[in-house]
Amino acid sequence: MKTLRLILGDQLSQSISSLKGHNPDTDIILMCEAWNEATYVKHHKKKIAFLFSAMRHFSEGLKNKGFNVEYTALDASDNAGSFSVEVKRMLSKYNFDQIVVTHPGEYRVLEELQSLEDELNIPVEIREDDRFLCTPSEFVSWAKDRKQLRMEYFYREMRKKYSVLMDDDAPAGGQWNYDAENRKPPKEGLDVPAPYIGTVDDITQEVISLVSKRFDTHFGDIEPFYFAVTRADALQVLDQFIAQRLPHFGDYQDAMIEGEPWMYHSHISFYLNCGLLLPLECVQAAETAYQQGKVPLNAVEGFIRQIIGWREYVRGIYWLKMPEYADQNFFEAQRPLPDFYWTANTKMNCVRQCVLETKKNAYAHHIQRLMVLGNFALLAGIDPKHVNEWFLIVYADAYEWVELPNVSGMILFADGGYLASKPYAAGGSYINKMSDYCKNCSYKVTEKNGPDACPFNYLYWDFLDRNREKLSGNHRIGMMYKTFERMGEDKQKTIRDDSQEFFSKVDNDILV
Ligand code: FAD
Ligand code: DLZ
Ligand code: SF4
Repeated sequence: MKTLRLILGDQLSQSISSLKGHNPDTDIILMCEAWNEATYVKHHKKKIAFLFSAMRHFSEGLKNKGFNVEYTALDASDNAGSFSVEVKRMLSKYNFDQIVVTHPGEYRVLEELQSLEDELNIPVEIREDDRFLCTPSEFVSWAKDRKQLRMEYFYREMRKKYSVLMDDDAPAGGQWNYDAENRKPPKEGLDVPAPYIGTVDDITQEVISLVSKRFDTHFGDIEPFYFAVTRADALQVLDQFIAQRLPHFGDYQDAMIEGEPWMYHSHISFYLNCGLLLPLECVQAAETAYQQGKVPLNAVEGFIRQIIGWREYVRGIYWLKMPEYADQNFFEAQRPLPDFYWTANTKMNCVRQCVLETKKNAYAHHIQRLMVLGNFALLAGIDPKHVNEWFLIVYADAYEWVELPNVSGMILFADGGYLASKPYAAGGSYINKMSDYCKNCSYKVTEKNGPDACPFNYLYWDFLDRNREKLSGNHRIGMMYKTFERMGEDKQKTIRDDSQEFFSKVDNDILV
């Protein structure tokens, strides 16, 4: 059977299911830099350069192994611009009996691929993406009959299934979760290790020039460019993380320090999500370091939970709930995204730092995304569509299957509590406790109201007040309404007035 095997930009694993049974004498592998994919949202320049360079290196690797690869570069004169039209072009060039592709990461692309069979009158086999550790149908079985899903219970099943950090049937150390020992505020003078700095070879340099020219209106800095773009280099990033950062991963998982964008995080999401690294190998590398006594249990458990827990859980929810999930808007939030999410032009130092780092690195760590950028979007009632688009654009690890549940489910509570049990709303004191941003801010985190007060402080209460009907019955946040009542009417009015004034400035593009 002469087979056209399509490999998408986030399927850069030689073990990918679409290559199983490959016959080098008859089959052709199609990879394509598609204008459509790079512009259906205006991805960060660094994200596009990273993926194009990783794709080009991956295709070279396949060619060196004797695979017959048709690689369509962005500027190729016959580039048809989208997956489906590129496939059609290949069919007009060669005769194929079938098309094989691994299940894509986005619902939008799945629909496009599914329509090919009828349109082109050729069998299209969409194979399971077995790089993930839980299939969508296994997740459906787990979720069945549960009114609310909770990551913690899913995670325990995954630990057992893959026998990770287990002493026979019991969790290593006697507990499933060591978060109580994690999440320390940043200490003065922490000596955070330098991040991985990849070298820019000719392929990457060419891609940097291409992207700078063709995507010059897109957000973000393309240089300096330090990402790994091959599997060998991504493995080095993983090794460096395990040796240098993992021991403190748990302790400082939620800490933010001005000028330290990378902290003790792993920076492997880019590589995991495009296939240069595989989740189980990262988990096993961390577990081995623990078994060798090189890292403490609280750190290794916290890290492993992110990968076999959160990562698989959000993907399960995505495929369970799409396409409706993308339209959820529990709070009926309608405010457009403020311009400072692009320009960083705000007096709120925490937001400014996180946007600046995002622009420079196409990366921000979890707590910056959740408790600064996400928290503000939640409190300010920003339309989930706008917030989702921003998060999909700006991070080099962003694909809809992982971005959407994190944004609509985790930060905006737009699904009404399906993914998370309560909104992650917080005032300035949380940011002050977990970061040093407030000491360089024009606002005063200790002031609750008035022109100098930290906006997060009054916006937090205003958010609860505005959404009383929807939240007062929530057992994890409902008790905050008692505190609000105790403030008395004058104080409550001041909170509403300060918030209104703040929003009127935001809506009129006045510096806040
Ligand atoms: P680490 O902190 O070192 O964690 C290790 C790994 O665990 C990550 O590489 C990632 O693969 C996984 N992980 C951790 N948290 C999550 C999570 N909540 N969901 C899924 N995987 C997780 N992650 C993405 O990969 N792509 C996204 O588009 C994305 N968007 C996000 C948007 C918001 C609003 C929030 C709150 C989180 C988002 N995350 C996303 C999750 C998380 O922030 C990133 O995975 C993490 O910051 C990547 O950096 P790291 O590799 O240094 O992660
Ligand atoms: C994100 C992305 C970008 C920017 N460009 C391409 C591309 O040119 N070619 C390609 O095959 N894939 C690209 N991708 C990744 C796809 O959008 C991704 O495969 C889908 O989002 C499905 O997960
Ligand atoms: Fe952010 Fe408020 Fe602290 Fe300023 S004072 S950095 S706005 S939390």
